[in-house]
Amino acid sequence: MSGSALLAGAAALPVALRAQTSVPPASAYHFNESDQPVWTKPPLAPGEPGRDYKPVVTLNGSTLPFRIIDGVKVFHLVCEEVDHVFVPKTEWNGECRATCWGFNGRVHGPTIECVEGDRVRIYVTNKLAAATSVHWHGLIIPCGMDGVGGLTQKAIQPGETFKYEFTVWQHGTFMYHSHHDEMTQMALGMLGMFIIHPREPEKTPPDRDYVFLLSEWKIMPGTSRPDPNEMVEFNMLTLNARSFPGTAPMLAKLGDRMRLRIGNLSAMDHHPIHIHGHAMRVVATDGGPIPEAGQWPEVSVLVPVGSTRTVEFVANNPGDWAFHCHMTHHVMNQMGHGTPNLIGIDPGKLDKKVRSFLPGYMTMGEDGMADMGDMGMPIPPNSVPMVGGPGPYDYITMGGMFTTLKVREDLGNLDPVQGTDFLYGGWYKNPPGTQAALATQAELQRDLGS
Ligand SMILES: [Cu+2]
Repeated sequence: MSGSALLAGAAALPVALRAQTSVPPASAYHFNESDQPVWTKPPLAPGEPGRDYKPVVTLNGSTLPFRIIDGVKVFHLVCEEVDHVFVPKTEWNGECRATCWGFNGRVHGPTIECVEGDRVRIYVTNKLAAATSVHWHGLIIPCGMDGVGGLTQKAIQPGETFKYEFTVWQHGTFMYHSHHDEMTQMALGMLGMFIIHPREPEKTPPDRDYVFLLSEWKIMPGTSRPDPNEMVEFNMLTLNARSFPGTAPMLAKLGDRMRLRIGNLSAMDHHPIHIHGHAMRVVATDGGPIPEAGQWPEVSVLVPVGSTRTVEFVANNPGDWAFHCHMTHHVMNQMGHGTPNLIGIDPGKLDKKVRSFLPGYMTMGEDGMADMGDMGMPIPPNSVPMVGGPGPYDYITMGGMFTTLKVREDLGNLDPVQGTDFLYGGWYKNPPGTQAALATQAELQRDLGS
């Protein structure tokens, strides 16, 4: 009788307090099939960059530094207002910047990087005028460390510093974000990526490991703060909080094994992220790695809100390749659209009449939006052209969630971390006979008969 009472007592104990009888395989943790949550495993010595992992690259962003104190990796996030540039001023476009909320002087926050088995301690100092909290998205950690304001902790009041501490026993691509007044605070930029490298060295590690965080904003021309009340009409769509032409290109040496980790913390939109010239293998989600037999090919990988997707491919096709969200309104900047459809309209004498009271007026959009970037018309302060920047042949008619993948046989001294300008690295020169061009009369005659 005393034996069965003991057994019943043991069953009632929280899982963390039960003796661990066996160590299930890693996949069991990812699919939550163990009887123990993964964080109950004791930590290992802290993993170090260079020795235990090759750091990821967050284009237009940064990585959060850490210190190791008594075997624990210590990070410090500071929540604060940040004057953030979405598109820097150039000779062909004005600047778009806004007062956002971010971490450590950045929007989004710096990428946190650690290694499976690390014990991490993250201090969060709130320098905002509002209470906040930080949630570690996708991490399986004790409930009280989950960062949900009101539910798992008191909100962090202005001026306070909270301490989060847990052991990370997953590996992959995760995120962090405010989880207090989420609608406001996430719309203002309080997001970041959280990368955990595997403890066992990878069989085929990537040569280049890029991190992208997708988000969306409403910033009306002439205003200086993103509007968090927006539900539908987001007008700035960003990769790592930059819109093209403010996005840096990805660089790759011909033959490089590429890994792209893409997270989406947009308010309302999923993004099909499309790559040209290559096919990607979907190798992981924020739920864990996908076994090789279950991986699948894509040229547009849908990254739903609140999810990450990790894709890999070999950069075996030299060129300047477009990389962008395939929602066509997500590759426009600050697009005004509360107007009648003007496609096919002849403005006739309208322009002259309107100019009598609006000097310089010109009807726009009657043959599309491609001229919106380089028409040289005056635009309101804190606004950028709806589309693009100058390409090697013509204006590039995309903005927003767009950048390029530059695959080169020889990268020379180009450093992918330093490239912050979309012109970085120059343009690809297509070998003769490999580029679309005006058809000759002889070709037209030969093939089309006219
Ligand atoms: Cu999109």
